[in-house]
Amino acid sequence: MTRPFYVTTPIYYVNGAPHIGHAYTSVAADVLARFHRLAGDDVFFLTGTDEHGQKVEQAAQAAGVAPKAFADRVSDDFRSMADAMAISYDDFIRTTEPRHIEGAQALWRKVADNDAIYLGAYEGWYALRDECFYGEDELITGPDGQKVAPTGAPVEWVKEPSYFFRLSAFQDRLLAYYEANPEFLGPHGMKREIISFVKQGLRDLSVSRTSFNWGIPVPGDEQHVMYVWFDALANYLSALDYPNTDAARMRFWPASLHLVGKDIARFHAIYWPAFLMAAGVELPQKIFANGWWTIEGQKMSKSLGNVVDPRDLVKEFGLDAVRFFLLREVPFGGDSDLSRKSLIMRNNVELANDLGNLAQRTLSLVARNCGGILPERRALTEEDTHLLGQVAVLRELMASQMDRCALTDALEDVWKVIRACNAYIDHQAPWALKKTDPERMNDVLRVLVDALRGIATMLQPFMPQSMERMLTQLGVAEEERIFAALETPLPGGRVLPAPQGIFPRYVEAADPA
Ligand code: ME8
Repeated sequence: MTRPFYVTTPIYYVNGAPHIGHAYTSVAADVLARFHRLAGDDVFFLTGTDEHGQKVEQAAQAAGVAPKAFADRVSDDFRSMADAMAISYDDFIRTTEPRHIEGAQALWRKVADNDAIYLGAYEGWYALRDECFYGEDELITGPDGQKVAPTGAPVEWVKEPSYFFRLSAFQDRLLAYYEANPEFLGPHGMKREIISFVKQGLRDLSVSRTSFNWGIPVPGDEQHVMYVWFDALANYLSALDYPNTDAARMRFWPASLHLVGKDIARFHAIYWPAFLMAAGVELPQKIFANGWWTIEGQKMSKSLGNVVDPRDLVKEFGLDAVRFFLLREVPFGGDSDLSRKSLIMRNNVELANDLGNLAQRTLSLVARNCGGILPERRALTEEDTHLLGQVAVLRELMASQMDRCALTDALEDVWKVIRACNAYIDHQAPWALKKTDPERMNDVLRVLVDALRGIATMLQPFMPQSMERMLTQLGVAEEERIFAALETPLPGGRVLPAPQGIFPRYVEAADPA
C-alpha cells in the first residue's frame, strides 16, 4: 500500500517578482516531495500564486495594468522560477481560477453554516504589506516615531462593515490541539511563539473587506470580498477539488505538511486550523516554518536593490550548487545569510572536493584499471562491510530526518558517509594495488562504486540533475534509482560510461588564486 504524502508551499503574492526567499521554501518542499516519491509514496506536491487582495490590486494599478492581466504576468514568472529551480510540483494553483473560487466559497459557506461567521463592523489597524489585522497592543514604534506593525510594516486605520470569524471561540480548542499533537507545529521556537500568542487571547477575525473589490465575493453578499487570507488558505483544499469529497485527489487530505516561512506562521498555525475546525474538516498533520534569508548580512529589499533572483545564481553557479547551498548552509528552520563567499566555499569544499573528487577518483580508476567494467561484488573485508553498512543505514536515517523537516541534518548524515569514503579510499589506496594485488583493487573499487551509488541515490532529492549524471556514470539504470532498488546489488560486468567531472570548482574571476 502506498502512503499518500501531500506537501505544499505557500502560494506567493503576485505583487512583485520572485526572489531567492520564495525559491527557498519551494526547494525545501521539492526535496521532501522527491524524497517521498523515491521512497515509493503516493505524492501530491502543490505550489501556486496568491492573486487577490488590496496589495496585488495596488501593484497592478501602479503598473497601469488590470489586476488579472498583471496577475497573469507575474504568476507566469513564478512558474518559470519554479521550473528553473526544478521544482517538481504536481499542480500549480492560482487563486483567480474558477476551481479555487468555488472551493473557497464552499469553505466559507460551511464555516458560515456552522455559525462561525457573523456580520459586524471592523475598526482597527491593518498592515497592507502583511495583509494582516493587528491589535493596538501589538504595534511598536517605528524609526520615525510612528506606529508600525511588529514586522515593521506601516499600518493604517481601517473602518468598514465586515464579516467576522469567531476566532475567539476556538482559543481553547486550538491550545488543546497543540498540546495533544506535539508534532503539529515546528520548529520549536515557532510553536512556542504561537502557543503564547494564542494564550494571550484571540479576538474575532475580520474576514471580509468592502473598500475594494479585487477578491472572491462573499457567498450571499456581493458587497464584500473575502479577506485575502481566508481566500488564500483555502487553496490547499480547492486544489484537491474540495468540496467534492468524492474526488480522487481528496485522498491526499489531510495534508502531510504545509511548509511556510516564519512570517506567515500565524496564519497557518492559528487561523487555518480554526477555519478547518469550524468547517468540520480534518486538520493538516504538520505545519513547519522555515527561517528568513538575508543577503550579505542585510535584509533583502527593493529599496536596497539587493533582491536576488535565484535564476541569476543558477546561471552563474549551476542549479544543484544553489539548491545544495540553500539547504546546507544553516539548519533548516533557522535564519540564514546568503553570501557569495560561503556559496563558493560550499561548492568548492563539499561538492567539488568531498563528493566530486571521490566520484572522479573512483570512476577514473575503474576506467583505467578495470577497462571501464564494473567489477563483481565478492567477499568483503571488515572495513568494506563497515563502510557499506554506513551507506545502508542512510535510507532510514534520512527518512526520519525528513519526517522532522531536518533537511540540513539529513545532508550532514550523507556528508559523514562521504567523508568516511574519502578516508577509506586514502587508506585502501586502490591506485597502488594495481601491481601488488589487482584482485583487492577490484574489490575496493567495487565497494566505492556501491557506496557512491547509495550516496547518489539518496542525494537525488537535493540535487536531481547532478545525481542523475552521477548515477548514469555509475552504471545505474533509470529504474534502479528508487530507494528500494538499493537492496539489489548491481550485477558485475556492466560497462560504465567514460567518467566526467560533475561539480566544477568555482574560481572568482578577480581572484588571483
Ligand atoms: O505570504 N527568506 O506570500 P509571499 C526566506 N501569499 N523565505 C522567504 C523570504 C526570505 N527573505 N521572503 C519570502 C504570502 N520568503 C502569502 C502566502 S499561503 C496560503 C499565502 C518565502 O509572496 C517564505 O516562505 O509574501 C514566505 O512565507 C513566503 O515566501 C511569503 O511569500
